[in-house]
Amino acid sequence: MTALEPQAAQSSAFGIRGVAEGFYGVPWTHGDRLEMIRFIGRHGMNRFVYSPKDDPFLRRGWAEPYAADALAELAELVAAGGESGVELIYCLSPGLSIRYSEEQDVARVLDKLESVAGLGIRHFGLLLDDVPGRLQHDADIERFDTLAQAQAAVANAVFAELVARVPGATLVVCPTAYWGYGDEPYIGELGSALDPAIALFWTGRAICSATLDAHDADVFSQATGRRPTYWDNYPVNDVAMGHELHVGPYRGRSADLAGSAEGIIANAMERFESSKVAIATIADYLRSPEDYDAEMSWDAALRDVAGADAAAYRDFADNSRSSCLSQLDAPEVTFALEEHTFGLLIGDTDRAVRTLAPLADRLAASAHRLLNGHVENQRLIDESRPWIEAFAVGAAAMQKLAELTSEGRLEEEGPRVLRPFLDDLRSRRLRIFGDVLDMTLADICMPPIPFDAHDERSSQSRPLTQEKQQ
Ligand code: LOG
Repeated sequence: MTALEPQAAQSSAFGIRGVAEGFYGVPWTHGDRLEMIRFIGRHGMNRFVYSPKDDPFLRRGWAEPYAADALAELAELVAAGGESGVELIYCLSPGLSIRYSEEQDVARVLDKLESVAGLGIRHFGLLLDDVPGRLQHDADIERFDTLAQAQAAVANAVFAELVARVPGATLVVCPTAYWGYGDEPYIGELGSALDPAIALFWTGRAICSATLDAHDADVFSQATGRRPTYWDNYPVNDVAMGHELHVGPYRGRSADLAGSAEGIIANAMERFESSKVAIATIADYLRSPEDYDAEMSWDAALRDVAGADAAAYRDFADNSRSSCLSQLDAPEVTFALEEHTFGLLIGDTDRAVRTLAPLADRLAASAHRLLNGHVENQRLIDESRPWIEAFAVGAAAMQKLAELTSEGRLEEEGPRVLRPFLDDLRSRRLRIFGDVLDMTLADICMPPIPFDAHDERSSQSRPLTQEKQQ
């Protein structure tokens, strides 16, 4: 940016800018949390949501009191937040067993929240996501007509007591149906019944939303009486997303969203160091959405997290962009392989390898550096290792592909030489290079055959020449 261009300050920041430890999987360590709070504080974020799904004291054991050492650790998080401009949102997930109609259970929620309020925590959450979408206790069914009524009654009661006991307390509720168009009957009913001062989490159109925009946020506000506080499921890669490593930049969030939302909390990956890459870009967007440039922000994030190995790690991460947010999964490799296919089809071998050969060599060297070198952020590499190893196999496959092509041996030897690479990549079941490398190798190793010939298809790959004659 030059001095003549508008300053970032003109761009409106989101009020709430944070990260959630809200994934399924092994919770981060206390040391990780301290470090993440400092990291996001350095990047201008102001909230850390404490809500690891598999923490025994938050969900299944939501009513269990903390031992003194656990409270001492939470107090350290509060202190670290104080030094970093980051406030904790402590979230309890009682929805699996709570009796909404039972005052005693409301009191247990309050006791738990009060035990951490004593440490200086002021922001609280009741997370009711991922629980059955119906009332289960007989007494609740008798007392309430709907799940929304029951949840609102508990949240309102908790909030009323909380503000009386804890000065300045805030409460956010994560609804049970936390994604969609934003005006479904359940969320509308919950919004109407909830105290207007209670915030609502919302993930947007989908659990992992490709886009978030002001229009959808306004629909939500209209239906619920409050602007959404987005719980954005990126970069989290738990449950069904475990084959993807989300190290690409934040995308698809509109530049004018800040006016229609309270803020955004980004749910992180269990893989702690790797999460920082996306989080740094999310922090940039949240501070200045109108100026956000995903690729520039990403380059800076990679330098910050990977240090001296940023260029090599970028080569890897450029091929690990696949997520619900990504438009192009592996842009550089896609371009090179498209050129390769085109060059072959028009009979221009030079064109087929001109981009691919140097790129494949560079990616192979980067993979080697990351896997065998002395890297600055060893933990980042260790966390990414399965994907980097697959990346190395893919880079080697592309080197072979370029070599066979330039030597005119692709038709004859391609299927035999490249098939092991394809099988190896597929057997790893990790998302890398998007679809493009798999499709390119499959075209060579197991060319499509006419539908009526399927019965005769052998498990052996057939040479390209034979396919062409058909
Ligand atoms: C959970 C979240 C999980 C995420 C991605 C919300 C509000 N809750 O489907 O803890 O990490 O999806 O799998 C969720 O998103 N439920």
